[in-house]
Amino acid sequence: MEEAPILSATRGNFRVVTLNRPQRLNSFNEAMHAALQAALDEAERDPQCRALLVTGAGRGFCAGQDLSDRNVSGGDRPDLGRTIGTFYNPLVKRIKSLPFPTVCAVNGVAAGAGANIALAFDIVLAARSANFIQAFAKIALIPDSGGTWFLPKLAGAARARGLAMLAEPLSAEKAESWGLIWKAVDDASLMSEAVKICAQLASGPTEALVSIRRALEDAETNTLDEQLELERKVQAGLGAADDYAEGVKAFMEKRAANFSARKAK
Ligand code: T3D
Repeated sequence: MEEAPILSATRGNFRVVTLNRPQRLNSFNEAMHAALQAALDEAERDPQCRALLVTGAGRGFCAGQDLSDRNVSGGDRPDLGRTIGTFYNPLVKRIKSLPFPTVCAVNGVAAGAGANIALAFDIVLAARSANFIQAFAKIALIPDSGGTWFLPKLAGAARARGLAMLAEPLSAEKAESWGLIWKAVDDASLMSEAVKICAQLASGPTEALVSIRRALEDAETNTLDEQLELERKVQAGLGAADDYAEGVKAFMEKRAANFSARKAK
């Protein structure tokens, strides 16, 4: 029997989800997409879950689409518009809109959609030995799963063109120095660092953390005036919430804040 393509474990107040097709570098087939969505459903339904950590089993993080499902013969052609619309786009949008902070621990190569899905997380850590490959041009495609949006925004237009057109591996350290990811860390400490960050986020003020994600994204298209107004409105809402009262009280009492649990969906 084939192993479950996604492993999901509860760790206190957060979940660890592992892409688990290591023999194919955790590349996506439809079963893995469905299992990942189910794991996200479960995490969202659980009010105790206040952060998500995603990583890969084995030596790779994710090699994008499983190309053995695309190796068609004769005149047959796969409908990539359908698969992207059905699987990849909803996944990226979902990661970006999860109601709790997200961490990605890139344990090894992240290629194709695997690289861009990683970039959708709030905090991306990568093992120093990992690399990111916009492998698409090698098979005559463009970066998808948000690649053409993330790359120029994070790394600038010249680097985005180079990464996408040359499809060369980008080391974790360079990904950090180019601003694509939060940090490259020693391989041996990847998971402990990722767990530490995820635990910190899971004990944080969930609504404020998710509002930070949204506000920074809105800033991409807003004018300064619009963004100042957005900050005023969001701050008004957060200021009226229990977590702010608790944060201020904890500060005054010189103790750690005890932020409230996430509300069930
Ligand atoms: O199709 C749609 O729905 C549209 C959406 C597209 C999204 C996409 O992601 S398109 C891009 C697809 N991905 C790629 O093009 C990457 C393909 N993989 C590679 O280029 C290399 O495997 C890596 C650079 C990622 C790693 O190289 P290396 O030398 O470390 O490992 P390897 O030997 O190539 O791979 C190890 C095994 O995993 C190998 O199997 P084997 O020979 O041991 O039986 C290899 O075939 C398999 N594997 C790796 N990537 C994929 C894969 N099998 C199927 N699909 C893969 N994407």
